[in-house]
Amino acid sequence: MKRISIIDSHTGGEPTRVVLSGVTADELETYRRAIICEPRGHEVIVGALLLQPKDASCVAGVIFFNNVGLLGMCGHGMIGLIATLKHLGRISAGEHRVETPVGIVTATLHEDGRVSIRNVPSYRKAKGVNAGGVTGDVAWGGNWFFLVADQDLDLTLPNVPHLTQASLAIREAVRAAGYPEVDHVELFAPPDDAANHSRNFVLCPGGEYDRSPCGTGTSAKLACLAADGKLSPAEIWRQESILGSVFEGRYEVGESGIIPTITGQAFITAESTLLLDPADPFRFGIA
Ligand code: PYC
Repeated sequence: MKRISIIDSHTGGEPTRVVLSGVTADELETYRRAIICEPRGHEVIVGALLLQPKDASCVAGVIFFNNVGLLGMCGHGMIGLIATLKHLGRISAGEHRVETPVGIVTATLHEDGRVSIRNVPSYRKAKGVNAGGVTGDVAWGGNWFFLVADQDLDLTLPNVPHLTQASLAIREAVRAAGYPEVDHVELFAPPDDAANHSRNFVLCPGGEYDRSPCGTGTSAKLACLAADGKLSPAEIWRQESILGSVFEGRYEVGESGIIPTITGQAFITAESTLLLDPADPFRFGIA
């Protein structure tokens, strides 16, 4: 029986499954769907394989993954990882550096349990791209996004099936327009709560939607706002998700883009061991 030790959490409603042991980086592709997909999981989960860091200044290394592959960075997942390390007693309040495939991220665990992620440099690659009947920006925030502000779709939970179909069509059109790297689509609308600045719907690479406001997506949004001169480094941006959960964002000006800091909170939901029985025909997941 193969055993994989995990801790589950959610950040603003979006789940993270941290893999503590049982899988090496070399084995990740073999077990990725077993960890994420049915019958043990579901397609919304983002996995976080906890690794020994190569850089001695880091508390951990991590590779984020989902139902269709690997992610460069993951904001909600990093907040979930830090909450998990705290839950395990491996870290306490303060600053902690974590290695990701796209660079080192500095996470601050606050005394009240909130976590601030100082993300990798983020920037806008293209402004005003026409694709799929909408106009949007292509930006990097640790993953690649197409950000659409000028749409009139209803960003509410009952409308998720329609938002998903519309975003998938937009993504196809953006890729065909010369941006094959784009795997996330972010739609914006005015917030429900007047305390926030904006509401979003985020399509993830595997066709699921982000329940949280998306840490890397909010980083990409900050890069676009900064490039347009609509947000100064001193200001806070409150991004509301389609669930109403909120991330706070701000940025510093860096050499190769802005350096976003995203703040949110994660809650631990389970400690568990996944079992893969060699006799189980679905042990590697239903993909
Ligand atoms: O929070 O960066 C994020 C994220 C990416 C995909 C799902 N969540």
